[in-house]
Amino acid sequence: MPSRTYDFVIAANRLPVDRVVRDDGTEEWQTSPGGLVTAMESVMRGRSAAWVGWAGIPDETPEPFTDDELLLVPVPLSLDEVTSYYEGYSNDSLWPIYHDVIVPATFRRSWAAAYEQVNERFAQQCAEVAAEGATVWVHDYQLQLVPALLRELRPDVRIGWFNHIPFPPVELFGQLPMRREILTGLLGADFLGFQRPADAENFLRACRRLLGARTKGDVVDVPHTDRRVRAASVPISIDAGGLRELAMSEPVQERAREIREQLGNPRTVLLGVDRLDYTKGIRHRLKAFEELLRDGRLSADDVCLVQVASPSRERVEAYRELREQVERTVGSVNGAYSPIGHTTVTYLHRSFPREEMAALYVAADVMLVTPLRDGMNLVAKEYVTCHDGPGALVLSEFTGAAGQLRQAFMTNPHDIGGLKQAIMDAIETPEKERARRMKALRNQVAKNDVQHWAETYLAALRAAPEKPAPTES
Ligand code: ADQ
Repeated sequence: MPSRTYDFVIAANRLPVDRVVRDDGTEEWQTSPGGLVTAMESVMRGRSAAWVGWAGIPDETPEPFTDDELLLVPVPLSLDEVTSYYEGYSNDSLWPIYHDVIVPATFRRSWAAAYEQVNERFAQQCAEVAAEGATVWVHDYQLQLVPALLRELRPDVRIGWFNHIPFPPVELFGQLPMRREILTGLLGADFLGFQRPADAENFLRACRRLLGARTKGDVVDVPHTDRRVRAASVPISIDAGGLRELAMSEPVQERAREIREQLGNPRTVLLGVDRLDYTKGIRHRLKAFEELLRDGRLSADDVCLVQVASPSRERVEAYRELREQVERTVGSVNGAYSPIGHTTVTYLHRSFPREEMAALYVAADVMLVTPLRDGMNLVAKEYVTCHDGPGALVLSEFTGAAGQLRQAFMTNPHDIGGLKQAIMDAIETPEKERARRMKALRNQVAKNDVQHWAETYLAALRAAPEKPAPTES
């Protein structure tokens, strides 16, 4: 691998590819479809770019390889590190703290040590590939120590970090035994991007309270240095143009009609699409739906719910428990209400291709997005982009998306009575009004797509610690 030659380097926990074994036993790398890859395509064009991340296979280190001009640099993780750095520290210590402690966080010193070690490895790989004066864009909560570690190795590079999940209030963040190391790690960057303005404010407050740092507006003076770091919100989005084109295509439209038929042509199709995660409010949604059936406000003769729940973090205990609870509730709702020949709740615990997801969005009259806490929530943006006509989005106030999708039916999912009412409003609001709201939502996402997000972020990174000139953002 040629060292120090890439002007644009991305570091993320996972590489944007998965290894698949073909029927004949040979192997190939397949690009995993995701917003980040699409966003990066637009900003990487014409630059020599490298992506540093784990290849998803423990105890193996594939050699760096090139995929469509992008250099992919696998970072090795042992099986033990997958358990301690990834499932442990990232997903059982940080994830609960950053999501309002919906489930209690677990702290283990051995997990924290593994987190430090793996972050060190990522920083070294970035330092190895980045050209003189390159831009390095670090992603997410798994890599919060990388900015400072990398700055130490390579003071010449420009470093940005983006947080895909919320940044918690200092009262919760302060519980972390490694709280000071994390803040100091992040302050190694030139620019820190967050989903919501409130996340950036939480970070600035944590710097004042826990490091005694001075802040002015959205800029932190890094203690004991002359460096200044800007922290601001740059909300992520989706590839609206690409997804809209797919949703409007004849095969997807046809598939959407077929899905409605297979569901028994009910008057109203409700849809939920989530990773099976306790932050997503799936239990609250099912409870509200069940009560609406029980109260007789909805009838299983003319309404059904499709819940897509992609498998997630199945080795973490809280996720195993959630799966059991959700599956039990789905079973009991179906036992009580499903008419012969159809199920009231269609539960799909697996992943689907993009075409099938788009068809589901087209088919659904009401989209239920009810997280208890969510950095952004791309599903809400995908639905309003795909669905034409009088659909409706029920959206939790506790998502980053709620700051932008103002025409949704807003709800506090903890308030089951309020959630039931929001679902009823979404179903009963006259068609014309629903169509008007959906159009406004769709336009909002079309104007603020993922390409716009990446460009805005990189303009802020170039200008940091100053704000970018208005034409640049
Ligand atoms: P996630 O928590 O994974 O992302 P989200 O933003 O909703 O949440 O994105 C999920 C993506 O997976 C969507 O693109 C969706 O279409 C897709 N998906 C879900 N279930 C699927 C299935 N069964 N089959 C195929 N695709 C499926 C984190 C943060 C979010 C933040 C994003 C991006 O938690 O708050 O919005 O990163 O920053």
